[in-house]
Amino acid sequence: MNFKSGYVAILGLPNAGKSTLMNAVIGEKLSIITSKPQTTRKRITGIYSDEKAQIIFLDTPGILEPNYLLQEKMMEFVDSSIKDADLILLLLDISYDKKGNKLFSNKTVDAILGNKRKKKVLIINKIDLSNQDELKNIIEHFEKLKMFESIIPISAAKNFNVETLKEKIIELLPEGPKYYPEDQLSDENERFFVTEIIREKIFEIFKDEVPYSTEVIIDEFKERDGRKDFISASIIVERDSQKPIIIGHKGESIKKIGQLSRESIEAFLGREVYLELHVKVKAKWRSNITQLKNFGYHTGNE
Ligand SMILES: Nc1nc2c(ncn2[C@@H]2O[C@H](COP(=O)(O)OP(=O)(O)O)[C@@H](O)[C@H]2O)c(=O)[nH]1
Ligand SMILES: [Mg+2]
Repeated sequence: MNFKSGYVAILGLPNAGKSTLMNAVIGEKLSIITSKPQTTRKRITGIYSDEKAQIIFLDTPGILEPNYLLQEKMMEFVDSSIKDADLILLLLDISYDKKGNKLFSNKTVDAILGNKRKKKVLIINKIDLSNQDELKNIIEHFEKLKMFESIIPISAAKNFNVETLKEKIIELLPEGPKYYPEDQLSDENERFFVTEIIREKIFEIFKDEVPYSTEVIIDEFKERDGRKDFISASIIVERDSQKPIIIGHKGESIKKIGQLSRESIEAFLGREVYLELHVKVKAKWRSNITQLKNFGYHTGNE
């Protein structure tokens, strides 16, 4: 068999388990995972390589109707991923909507399903939360629609049937070259992953609106001979009132963010780092086109 390769977009509603799935196939935690929706904001590449294929996954933000400019930009990452994809994986959370009606009620999902040119695989995720009968009904429901090359039930979190899915993806990919070296897991740089890790901790620590109003940028990232890497990052919030929340009583919250982030960053990079955090207010950054561009919310298509 000839070598196979291509782009595979992972699409679905918020919280379906898209990032969990990509990490499960890659075997490395590239995308942040939280129990909260809308944690993935950009498109994140994850590269899987073996002796017969290379899969370039595009993990995307969950599909939603945008309420503000940031969410519009997030949906542009979804669109660009669809455009680039050789294969589309549509992920359905079985515990979310048992009849699958919801999956078809969103305009963007309808658009994907109507896209006849792209091959699509339906993945039914979180089957650990379901039973055989329920699963059977859902599979029958979707088989009748004849829209998918294949329908595969998995549990991304429990790593069940992920191997089967991977084999199916490889089968459906076109023949092509190895685009990236074997050992490369992503085309994002270390800086990007550091900001994602810090964002993840903020999602873990804070409730409600604060994490959604937060962006993280790297001000300085220095590798130093014989010493720990020096990383200085800014946590950007939307309003003055959010700053003391991030800092916390006597600085306890920001200390906790720093501590948890540093541990994860060191585990990810495989080396020790010195991490310094600052908090800054950029009023209404989520609705400011220039600010969003500065923060990397552009797909390169506009
Ligand atoms: N029970 C169960 N939970 C899962 C499974 N896959 C993902 N999750 C959980 O669903 C939540 C959302 O996962 P995430 O990958 O961030 O979803 P995304 O928004 O689609 O990227 C997290 O709490 C995951 O741990 C699964 O197969 N079974
Ligand atoms: Mg995600």
